[in-house]
Amino acid sequence: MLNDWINKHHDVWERAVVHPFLDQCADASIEADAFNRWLIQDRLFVLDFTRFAGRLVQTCPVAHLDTLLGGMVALKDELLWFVAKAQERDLSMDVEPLKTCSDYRAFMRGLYDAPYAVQSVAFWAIERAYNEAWQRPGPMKPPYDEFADRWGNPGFSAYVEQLAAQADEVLAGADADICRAAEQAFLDVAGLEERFWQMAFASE
Ligand code: HMH
Repeated sequence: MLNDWINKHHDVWERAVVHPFLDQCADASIEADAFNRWLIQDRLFVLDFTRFAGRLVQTCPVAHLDTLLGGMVALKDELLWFVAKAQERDLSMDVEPLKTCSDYRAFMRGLYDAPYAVQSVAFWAIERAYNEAWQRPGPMKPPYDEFADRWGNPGFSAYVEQLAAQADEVLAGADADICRAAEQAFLDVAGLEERFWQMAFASE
């Protein structure tokens, strides 16, 4: 199901995972301001995403807990890593979320009471987007190789595959309305991902 959606919505998905922001990271030509804006906003995003992960932990079948809790351990590390990266760059973390970042938070909060099938598709799509996006341009020049590796490493790719298998499994037992809502959530994630890259360049 999930792979069908990636094919069916090919153009929408491509715009989520291919962006000049990433190409400019790969050849290290990205403006510091743009990169730093992304970095600080992405930390805020991951804080919201961590809360969303907590909702999935509440609603998922027991058999899915192990993968989700593994993901949360990775998020714990990632949040500390974001603080370290911000400090290395002397960036203030005391900033307000920009519009796209708050829209993304509102989207995730809007799924807090959604059926688990919809939540699990959105959660997978969010992780899959970064897993793919950071690998697409090929090897990145320092210091951006570290960022590409965080979301492009084989362990993270395997985690994303597990999330896909779990989401596919619940979708297989879901009715048509829930499948439609899940497909819409997939499209919403794709659109928000595209906007998130764009946000780094445009002050909102
Ligand atoms: C915007 N999407 C965005 N940020 C992230 N860190 C991820 C996905 C992956 O967790």
